[in-house]
Amino acid sequence: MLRRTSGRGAGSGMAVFAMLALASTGAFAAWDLNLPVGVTPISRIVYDLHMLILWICVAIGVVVFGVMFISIVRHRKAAGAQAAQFHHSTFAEIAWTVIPIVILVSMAVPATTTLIEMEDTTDADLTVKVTAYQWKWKYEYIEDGITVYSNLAASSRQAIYEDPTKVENYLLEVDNPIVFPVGKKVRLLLTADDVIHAWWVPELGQKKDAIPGFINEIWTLVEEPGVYRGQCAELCGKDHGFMPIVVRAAPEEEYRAWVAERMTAQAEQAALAMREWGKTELMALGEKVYVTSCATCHQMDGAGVTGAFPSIRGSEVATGDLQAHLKLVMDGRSGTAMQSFGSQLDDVELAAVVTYQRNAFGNATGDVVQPAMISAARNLNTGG
Ligand code: HEC
Ligand SMILES: [Cu+2]
Repeated sequence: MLRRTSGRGAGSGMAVFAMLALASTGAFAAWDLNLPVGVTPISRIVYDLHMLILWICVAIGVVVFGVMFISIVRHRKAAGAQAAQFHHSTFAEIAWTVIPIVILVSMAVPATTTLIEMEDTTDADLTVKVTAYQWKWKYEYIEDGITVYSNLAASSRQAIYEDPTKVENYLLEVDNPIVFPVGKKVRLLLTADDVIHAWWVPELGQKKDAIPGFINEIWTLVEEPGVYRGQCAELCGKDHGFMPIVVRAAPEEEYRAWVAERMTAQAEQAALAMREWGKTELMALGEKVYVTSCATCHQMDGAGVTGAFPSIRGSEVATGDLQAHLKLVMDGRSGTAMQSFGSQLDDVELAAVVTYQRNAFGNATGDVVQPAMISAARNLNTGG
């Protein structure tokens, strides 16, 4: 409350002073300017480093401007000041060389220590490979063999067209949050499948680019259970703001339970891909997949966006040869925004979304695509 009143009511000088004073308390709200202290060792040392440098800069500012203003006032012409007439001062030259060196070194030492600490991904308890796609995240828990896709939550997606103020955590909510065990060192391997993205969770003190063809490493160790939200922090491309990150830090036991649950779900998913599917259930699932993975470009009503994204309604591909339609969705079309969904969606989802596109928006092909057809197409592609 104090923060709120001092920030709003007082004069600008007071506000700046209040901000500086509060910066060191660690308290922060959405409108605050300072970094969050965070919940990981890295976030804390980054915060401390930031505060140290800030105060050094403040001290330099006070001294420099202090000397300047005192000189201006004391030695003003109106008071009869005479300029000194010396040419060379060994003392001044040594002072203005040595003092900056001391200041720079005193900043470089803690900065380097922090960087080295951040780069040290050794002795991790678990490794998670993070792959960014337009516009979602894939997390692969290497040791446990589980895969989680995090998409923007339906509530936020819906609110884009309605009232964003009505949903909690607008654009900061996903369908499947990832879980990290509290107190364990997690190594993250970051890469991307299409364009450059950036994985950023402020309270974990980590932001790193995810670049196609490269693997960047970071590590994190969350010390307090809780839910931490972040976003793709990449600027270029209009939809990075629609691929949030939600990390739930849970005690070891809860984490193990989550892993077991995901494993069961994955096994069930595999079983589902084996059986014959009815058209109604494919259409129902297909609509969900379409809304989550395709509608940002092809639009909810399948009409596309003229000049950018083709209409699915009456599309030659979606009403033409089935194998060609499947191939396009699985492989994408290189050089366009139509990416390959073969590695992003499983057999059932692919079968469902293609069935949906062939029978929705007035496309009445009557075709039903079975998951088995997808796995056959996959085997064909790999020649296996
Ligand atoms: C990031 C934007 C984007 C997303 C997401 C996207 N598409 Fe596309 N899609 C395109 C673009 C662009 C084309 C046109 C490609 C070209 O120039 O041939 C296209 C073309 C298509 C076509 C061919 C249409 C025609 O008549 O030429 C189909 C079918 C299709 N997409 C299906 C899908 C499915 C299924 C999904 C979701 C699983 C999806 N798309 C998601 C951008 C997107
Ligand atoms: Cu992104």
